[in-house]
Amino acid sequence: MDDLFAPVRPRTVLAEGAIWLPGFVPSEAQTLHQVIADVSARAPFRHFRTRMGPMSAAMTSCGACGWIADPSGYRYSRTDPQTSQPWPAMPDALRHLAVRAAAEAGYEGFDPSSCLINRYGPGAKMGLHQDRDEGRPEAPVVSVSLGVPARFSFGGSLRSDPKRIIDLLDGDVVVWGGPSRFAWHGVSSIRETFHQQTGAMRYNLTFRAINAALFRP
Ligand code: MD6
Ligand code: FE
Repeated sequence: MDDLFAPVRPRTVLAEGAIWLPGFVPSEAQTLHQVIADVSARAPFRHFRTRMGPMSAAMTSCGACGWIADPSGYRYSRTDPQTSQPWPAMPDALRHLAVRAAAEAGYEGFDPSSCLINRYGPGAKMGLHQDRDEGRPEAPVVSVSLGVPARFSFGGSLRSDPKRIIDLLDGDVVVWGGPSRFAWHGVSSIRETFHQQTGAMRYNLTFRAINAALFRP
């Protein structure tokens, strides 16, 4: 994120419990790109197939469990179904970033068990959804955007609630929890643009605390 834009992109409360921290990740955070490369070398990006067809965003995870989808539904699993191995451990650089962002947003003591990494190429999108497979409604979700911009829609707890639309740029963080924990949200089709570090790609990291009783093998 270029400092030039910092003055016109102040931190913004999107709704009670949800805060947008533009440019929270320092742009020199090359380490994050390296971390994504390291994780995806061991747990490759893949397009999960759901009942609705293959997802346009490619995904991987790190941490004690990872988010997986198949035609029978969505869940968190201790192992990567593609490699039958445990997911790579969550690198400290990622954990610290998430804990720092959560604290900045007023959520002290965040202890993420998983980081879901989404990769979007041109045209990829994510339909409106709620994050509700975690079983820890008191814990926030911390979301970090890297690479090319994305148009993000953020609504309320009802699918039909009015949406707020924001552009998430490289280094932006959104933290949401409390009354916003089950807000509906989605990502519009990514435009074909170029970013110095990611080319045409956008990466989104979402950190979640997950109730271990819900892990599947
Ligand atoms: C994305 N993010 O930004 C997708 N979920 O690519 C999410 O679905 C998301 O940003 C929960 C909390 C924050 C998020
Ligand atoms: Fe989500």
